[in-house]
Amino acid sequence: MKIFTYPGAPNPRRVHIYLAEKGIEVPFERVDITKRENRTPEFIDKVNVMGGLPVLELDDGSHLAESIAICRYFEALHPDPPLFGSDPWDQARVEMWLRRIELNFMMPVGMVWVHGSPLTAAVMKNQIAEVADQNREIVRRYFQFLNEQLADRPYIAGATYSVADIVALCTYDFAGYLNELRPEQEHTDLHAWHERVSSRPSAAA
Ligand SMILES: N[C@@H](CCC(=O)N[C@@H](CS)C(=O)NCC(=O)O)C(=O)O
Repeated sequence: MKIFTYPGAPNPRRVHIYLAEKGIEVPFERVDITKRENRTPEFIDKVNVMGGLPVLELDDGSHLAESIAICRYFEALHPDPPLFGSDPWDQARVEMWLRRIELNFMMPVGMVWVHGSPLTAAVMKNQIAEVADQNREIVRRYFQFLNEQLADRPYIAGATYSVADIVALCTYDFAGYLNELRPEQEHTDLHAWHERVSSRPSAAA
């Protein structure tokens, strides 16, 4: 078993943090997305038809892509400590927040990255500045929303740290370090949450 990854990229980082939280060790193999190693015909054909990272490879040669699908696979094998919720209600709430963070936070940050970054300009030939601007505004509003949400609970989905925090943390850091999108200073509950989840040893994974 091994995981194809590009450390530091937000979607692979989810799996790195998740496995660190669980104390599961899986060998990683670096695939350089800046050299488009994940876009070779062989990678697309044999590893992941979508081309993205991370991808889990089992010893029988089968592959599983999508960061959350990979985490769910390990969750089924190693249920403790639960990171997808511990009872039906918690599980559903984690799912609800996972979808919200993915669609309403990660997606607009990704649009800023694709349409607004000089680092992606070589690959994304038709960048549209207005799309980047609109999505910057969506992200700014989402910081405000998250700050309000985190006023009465320590973690994204409730009282317990979950995979929703992992996805939100990876998105938050991606927004900041590659897209210059950061919450306002007055978003104190969001800053406190970021401090809380970043101080966990797994965040360095
Ligand atoms: N929804 C996928 C997204 C995978 C993805 O887009 N990964 C990025 C790294 S963060 C990537 O491989 N980008 C380079 C490319 O698509 O060529 C997941 O959650 O794993």
